[in-house]
This record gives sequence, C-alpha cells and structure tokens, in this order.
Amino acid sequence: MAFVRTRQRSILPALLTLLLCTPANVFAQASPAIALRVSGEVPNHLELSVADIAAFPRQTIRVTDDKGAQVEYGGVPVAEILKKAGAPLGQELKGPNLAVGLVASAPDGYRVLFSLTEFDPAFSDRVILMADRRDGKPLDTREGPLRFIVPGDKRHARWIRGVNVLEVFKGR
Ligand SMILES: Nc1nc2c(c(=O)[nH]1)N[C@H]1C(S)=C(S)[C@@H](COP(=O)(O)O)O[C@H]1N2
Ligand SMILES: [Mo]
Repeated sequence: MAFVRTRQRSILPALLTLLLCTPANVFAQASPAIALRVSGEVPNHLELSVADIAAFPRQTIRVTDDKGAQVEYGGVPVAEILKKAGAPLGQELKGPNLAVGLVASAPDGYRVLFSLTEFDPAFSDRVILMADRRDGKPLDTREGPLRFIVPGDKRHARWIRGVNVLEVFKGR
C-alpha cells in the first residue's frame, strides 16, 4: 500500500506537466479534420477525412482544365462514396429512385445539382471523380482539398472546388 501511494504521488505531477505542456494541435491530430460530409436521404451519413477518402478505390483521369491545359486528376469515383453511404445505385437505381439526386456544396456557397444516375457506372462510362490530386500532387487550398471533376462537360461550372458536403434527396 505504502509503495503504491508513493508511486502515485511521484507520477501525478509529471503527468500534469506533460498534459499542460502538450500543444493543442497534438489533440487535434488525434481526431482528423472532416473534409467531406455525406448527409440527407441515405442510410449511412458519412464524415470523411482526407485520409478516409484516399483509402477508397482510386482512379486517375486525363482531362483538359478550364485554361486548356492537359492535366491528370487523381481521386475516388463519387459512386464509391455514395455506395458507402447506401445511396441507391446499380440494380436499385430504377423507378422512384430515378428522382434521387444530390447537391454538392463548397464553403464559398457554390452549389451544384446532380442526378444519381450521373454517377452510376451502369448508366455511363463517364466517371465523375472526387479528386484529391492534380498531376500527382495534393490539390492546393484554392482548389481543394477535394474537387469534382466532370469529364465531358463543355463548361467547367460543375467542377466544384473545395466540395465538402454531398446532400442526397429525392426530387418532388
Ligand atoms: N467552389 C467553387 N467551385 C467552382 C466555382 C466557384 O465559384 N466556386 N466556379 C466554377 C466555374 S464557373 C468554373 S468555369 C470552374 C473554373 O475552374 P478553375 O478554377 O480550375 O479555373 O470552377 C468551377 N468550380
Ligand atoms: Mo465558369
């Protein structure tokens, strides 16, 4: 007993010192920042960090950017994220579910509406990408950390920069 009490008395100030001297960012790193929320009418709401997104099945696509440069974007097909959220895709994407869509939004207030069919590989070979890399490097703060790439669109208005929310809902 006496031994235990002595140990506790000696270790407590050391623990307190450690706690008080630990920079706040060490605790922040313990719970990584949420880069993307998936909400709305899906069974699983998701809160994903950049690392979570990087762990999905990945793909790269070569496209012409808005300034006419040939670039390679890397990232995750949006369909993979929607699958994880339980959104209706594949065999389920028929009947009333053809009216299901999503609004992608970014912190600057920019919002873009899509139909779920646009992400479904059963509907189109065009892969809409949740990009996190441009020519092998993480997206810069103007563009990222995440951006939609919509190959084939003649205007780049749906290539939403800094996308951080996907809200799924059924149109009326
Ligand atoms: N968050 C956000 N994304 C956005 C926009 C915007 O205003 N905010 N503009 C869009 C428009 S209209 C175009 S043409 C492209 C421009 O792409 P760039 O930034 O690679 O030049 O970004 C699109 N993505
Ligand atoms: Mo644009």
